[in-house]
Amino acid sequence: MSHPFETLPNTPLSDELVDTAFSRAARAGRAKSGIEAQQSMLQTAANVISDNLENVVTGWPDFDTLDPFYVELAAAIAGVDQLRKHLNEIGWAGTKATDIRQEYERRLYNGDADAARKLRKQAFARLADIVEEIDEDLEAVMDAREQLRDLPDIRPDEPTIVVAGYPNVGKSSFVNRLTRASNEEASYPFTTTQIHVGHLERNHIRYQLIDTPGLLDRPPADRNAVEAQAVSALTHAGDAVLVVVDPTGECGYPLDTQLALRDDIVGRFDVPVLTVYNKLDRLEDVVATADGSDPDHLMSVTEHENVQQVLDAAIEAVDYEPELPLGE
Ligand SMILES: Nc1nc2c(ncn2[C@@H]2O[C@H](COP(=O)(O)OP(=O)(O)OP(=O)(O)O)[C@@H](O)[C@H]2O)c(=O)[nH]1
Ligand SMILES: [Mg+2]
Repeated sequence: MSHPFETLPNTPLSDELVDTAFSRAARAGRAKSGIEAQQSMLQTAANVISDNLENVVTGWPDFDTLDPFYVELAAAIAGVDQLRKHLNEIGWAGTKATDIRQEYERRLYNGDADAARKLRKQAFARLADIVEEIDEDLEAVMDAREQLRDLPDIRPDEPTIVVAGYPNVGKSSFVNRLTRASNEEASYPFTTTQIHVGHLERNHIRYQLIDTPGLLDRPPADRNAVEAQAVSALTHAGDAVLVVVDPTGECGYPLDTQLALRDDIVGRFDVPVLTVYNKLDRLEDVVATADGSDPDHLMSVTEHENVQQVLDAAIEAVDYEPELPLGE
């Protein structure tokens, strides 16, 4: 299994495509002579162009049926409407190449070999024009493909716990402790830091833990448009959120700042959000600072205190019901 953008087809640039089409056409023409040679060149060039362009278009998943998590990620990178528009233009050019082939195929037989050669050249010029016209569309689709192909392998259909919180609070320590055996690192193209995706199994169900540095580790006002869109995508993937808080403030952020982030996350996600105070081993400081606020859980990742219980609570919050096969 992989994400739907991993197998996006190679997208040629317009110059490459025209070069390929015409050089294959030249080869095809050499095998024949007279009008037939011209006919063969025309067919080859037009088919190379229309086949390639059609492949580009059909290789993209249908945004109307795609999981919203992926739709939003595509939106973060390229804009779904723009992508659709580019793909439409490319599809149009493919059809147009076929039209040109059909038009000139008929006309080529109406004269001598010399006239056929002139017509074929005219057809080539029109084919080249058509492909040049979608130069920017091909480039945009190629860029989007490059970025989407390397997305971390997050599976929105798997039960997912999103781990959020300010830098240095212990998010990675937590995820690494629980998923050490199968931890993967991958980067979103639009974050400067690496996203960690870990997996663990409980009662034969695979859970996904996502550590979100660069996204859910700062106030919403500090996120640029693309990051905000990515956070929005994460809201579709997450089934529960753990907000890790360092009540000692040793992470460099005061408690109320961290709790403000938590409040934003509560408002943004439609799933249970658990507030977990980490660094319980520094409890005296906690008591001194954490007046009035009450976390759902306390833990110390480094001292192995309460970590499993926090995981249990998160799994309970996810409340995942595996789909049982119907019938017997
Ligand atoms: N005393 C104490 N230190 C901890 C605990 N958990 C994590 N730390 C330390 O806190 C520091 C930050 O931990 P990380 O897991 O890297 O924090 P993070 O939230 O992933 O930070 P970023 O990746 O920068 O966002 C490290 O030095 C950890 O060893 C804990 O329970 N007690
Ligand atoms: Mg980290």
